[in-house]
Order: sequence, then C-alpha cells, then structure tokens
Amino acid sequence: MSDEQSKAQEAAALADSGAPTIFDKIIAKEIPVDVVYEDDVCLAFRDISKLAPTHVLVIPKVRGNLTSLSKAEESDKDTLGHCLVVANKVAKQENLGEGYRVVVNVGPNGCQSVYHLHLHVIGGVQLTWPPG
Ligand code: DGP
Repeated sequence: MSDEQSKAQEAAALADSGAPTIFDKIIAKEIPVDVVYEDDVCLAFRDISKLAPTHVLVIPKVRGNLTSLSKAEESDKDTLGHCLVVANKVAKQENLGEGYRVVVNVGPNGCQSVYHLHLHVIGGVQLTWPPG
C-alpha cells in the first residue's frame, strides 16, 4: 500500500467524527499557506505536496456537511458550483490556457486524506490519463 493509500485509510476512520481538519487551521490563518484566490465562499491555496507545476486546492470556507463529495446534497449546489467557477478562475490566473485537470478524491478508495471537501487544480504540464 502506498503512503497516500495508508493516509487515506487512516483519515477515513475519522471522517464521520466531525473533528476539525488541517484546513480549519488554514482557513483560520493559524497555518500559513500560499493563497492564490479568496472570496466570501472559497479559499484557494497551493498544495504542500505538489504533483505538477501548478497544484492548487480550492476549498469552501464553511465545511458544514461537506466533509466529502459523497455527502453532497441539493442544498450544496451553490457552494459546489462556486468552487468549480473558482477552480477555473485559478486556472486562468495560473495561465493554464492549454488545459488542466480538476480532481476531487472521494473516500478511502479515492485516496481522500483530508475530510473537508476540496478540488485539486492541477496543470502546467502535459498530464497523462488514466490516473491510478
Ligand atoms: P486529498 O488526498 O485529496 O485529501 O488531498 C489533500 C491535500 O491536502 C494533499 O494533496 C496535501 C494537502 N495538504 C495537507 N495538509 C496541507 C497543509 O498543511 N498545507 C497545504 N498547503 N496543503 C496541505
């Protein structure tokens, strides 16, 4: 099992506990991050473990039930839509006109390691497909 897979398995065990995640500390500015975009709803910052020249995470500032995309409900449509629009704003800001990828890892099999919904915006290089 890879590191990412083990982390995801460990994180899943806490997923429904309602425990705060590292992203709460980032939102509260208790942990410094390189913020690339912020508005009332979303925060976008560079991933600490970058997988490509551009690797930004877009998160809703209020997690609510959105620990994971698997918890999304009708009432989350505006937040989810806003996060996608922000992902595209970030891509434009980062000059990813040649293309990019938006990834949402969901649950242990999806290698989700932080239980606060987030979109990975990845680009700046020719990406390959399929993912593992
Ligand atoms: P995922 O595996 O989809 O749950 O992605 C979580 C991402 O969060 C992972 O790529 C690394 C990133 N991350 C975790 N902790 C920190 C942190 O303290 N700072 C930053 N910038 N990114 C973090």
